[in-house]
Amino acid sequence: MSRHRLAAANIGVAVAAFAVASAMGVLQAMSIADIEFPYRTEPLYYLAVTAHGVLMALVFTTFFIMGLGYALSEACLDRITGRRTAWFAFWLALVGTVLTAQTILRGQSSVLYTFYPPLQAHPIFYIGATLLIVGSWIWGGVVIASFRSWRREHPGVPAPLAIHGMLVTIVVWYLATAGLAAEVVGMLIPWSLGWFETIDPVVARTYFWWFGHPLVYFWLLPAYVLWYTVLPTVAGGRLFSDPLARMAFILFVLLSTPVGFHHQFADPGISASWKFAHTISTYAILYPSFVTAFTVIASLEIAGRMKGATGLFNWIGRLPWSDPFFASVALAMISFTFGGFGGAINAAFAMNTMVHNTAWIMGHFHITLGTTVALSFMGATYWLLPRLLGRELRLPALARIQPYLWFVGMALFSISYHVAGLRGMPRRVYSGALNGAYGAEWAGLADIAAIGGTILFVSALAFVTVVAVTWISGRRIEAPAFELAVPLRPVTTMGLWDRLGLWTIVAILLVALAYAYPLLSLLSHERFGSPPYQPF
Ligand code: HEM
Ligand SMILES: [Cu+2]
Repeated sequence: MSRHRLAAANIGVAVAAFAVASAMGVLQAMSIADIEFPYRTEPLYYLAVTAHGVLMALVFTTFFIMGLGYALSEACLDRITGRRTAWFAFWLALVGTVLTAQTILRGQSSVLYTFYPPLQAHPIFYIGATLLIVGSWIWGGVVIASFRSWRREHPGVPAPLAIHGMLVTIVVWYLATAGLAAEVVGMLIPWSLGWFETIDPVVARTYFWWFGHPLVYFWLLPAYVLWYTVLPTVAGGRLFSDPLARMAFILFVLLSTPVGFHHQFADPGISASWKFAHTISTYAILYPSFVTAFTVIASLEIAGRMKGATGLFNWIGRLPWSDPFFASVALAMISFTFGGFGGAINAAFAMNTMVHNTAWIMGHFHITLGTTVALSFMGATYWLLPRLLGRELRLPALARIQPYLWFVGMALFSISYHVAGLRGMPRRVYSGALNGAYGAEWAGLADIAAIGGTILFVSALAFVTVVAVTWISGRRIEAPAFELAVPLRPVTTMGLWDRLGLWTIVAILLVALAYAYPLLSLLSHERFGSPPYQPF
C-alpha cells in the first residue's frame, strides 16, 4: 500500500466526488421530466446542476487523472520525485474543492460549471477552483520532475508509452489552463470582489473556451493511455503499434487548443473566418482519435487471434467480456463511435445552430465525457485498486454487471435527450413541461431519460459500493504487478514523436496563431461590459 498511498488518496477523492454528483444527476433528470419529489424547487435545481457539473467534470476527472499519473510514475519510472510537494498539491486541491463545493451547496454560486459572466458567484467559488487548478499544476510538475530524474539514468531511451501519454496530458493541461487563469485571475476574481463594476462576457467566454475544449482532451488522453497500455494486456494480446500511439498523442498536443471557437459559433464579436479556421482544426483533431480507434481495435483483434480465433469477426467473442475493466473500456469505446459522430455534427456551423443549447448537448457530453471517459475511469479503478491497496476486489459479480448497467442507462438517457434536443427542448431547464403544449413533443422523451438516469444512478451506486467495500474489507493480497502492453514490435530508439519539448513549442505558436488576432480585435473595440447578475 504505502508506495501507492498518494495515488490511492487522489482516486479516493475522485470516487467520493463522483458519488455525490451521481445522486444529484438522477434528481435533475427527474426534475426535467417534471416528476415531483420533496424539496424540488428552481433554486435547488440550479444549485444541483452546478454541483453536479463541477464535481463530475472538474473534481472527479482531475483527481482521478492525478492519481493515475502518480500510479504510472511509480509503476513505469519507479519513483515520484518530490513526494512531499505532491502531498502538498493533494491537500491544496482538496481544500480548494471543499471551498468551492461549500459555496455551491449554500446556494451562493449557482452559476453552472461553465460560470459564464455576467452570472456572478461568491468570490470563494473562483478562489477554491483556482486552488484546485494550482494543485493540478504542481501534480504536473511532480510527474515531469520524476520523468526528468528517470531520463538522467536512461539517456536516449524512449519514455514508456504510458508516461509519454501522461506527459502529453500535462502539456495539454498547461496550455489549456493558461486561458482559464487569464479568465479567472484576470477577470472573475477581481470582479467578484467588487474591484470592477462590469465584466465583458464575450472576452471571458473566449478565455473559457480556450480552456474548455482542451479540457476535453485532458479528460480523454488518460483514457487513451489506459486503452493503449492496459487494455491489450487485460484482453490477452499485444499493442498493435507503439509509434502510431506516440504520433496520435503528439497530434493532440498540437491540435487540442486552437479549436475553442466551435463552442462560440453563436457568439457575436468573433468573425466568421476565425470560426471557420477553428472548424477546420476541429475536423483535423478527429484524425488522432481515428488512429487510436484503429490501433486499439487492431490490438484487440490480435488478442482474439492469439486465443485461436480464425474467422473475420469471431475474435470479438474471445475477448474477456466479463472482466470489469475490459467491459468498461470496450463499452466506453462503443459509446465513443456515437459520441464522435455527434461531435462532428456539433462542429459543423449550420448544424450547430440546430443543436446549440438544446438537450442534444446533454445527450452528447454524457456519452463522451460521461461514458467514454467516466466509464474508462471506473473500469480502471477496478484494475487499479488491487494494485494500489494490495487488496482483492470485493463483490466481483457486482463489478461485472456495473459497466453494462451504465451502458443501458446511458443509451436510454442519451438517445432521448439527443432526440428531444432536435425537437427543440432546451438544456438547463428546471422542467421540460414549462413550455406548455409545445413541451408535449418531448415529455415522453424526458421520462425515458429519467428512467435511464435512474439506471445510471444504480450503476454508480454499484461502482461506489465495490470501491468502498474493497477499500475497507478487501482481503489482503500481494499487490499484482502493473503489466503494461507489449507492442508487436518494441521501440528502442527515440524518434520524432518523442521530441515533446519541440512539439510543445509548436503548440504554443499554434495557440498564439489561433487566439492572438481574435482577442486583440475584441479588445480593440470599445467595450461596455455588463453589470453582475447574482442568481438567487
Ligand atoms: C448518475 C449518472 C448521471 C446522471 C443521472 C446525470 C444527469 C445529468 C442531468 C439531468 C444534467 C442536467 C442537464 C441540464 O439540465 O442541462 C446533467 C448535467 C451535467 N452532467 Fe451529468 N449525469 C450523470 C453522470 C455524469 C458524469 C459521469 C459526468 C462527467 C464525468 C457528468 C457531467 C455533467 C456535466 C458537465 C453537466 C453540465 C452541467 C451544466 O449544464 O452546467 N454527468 N447531468
Ligand atoms: Cu470542444
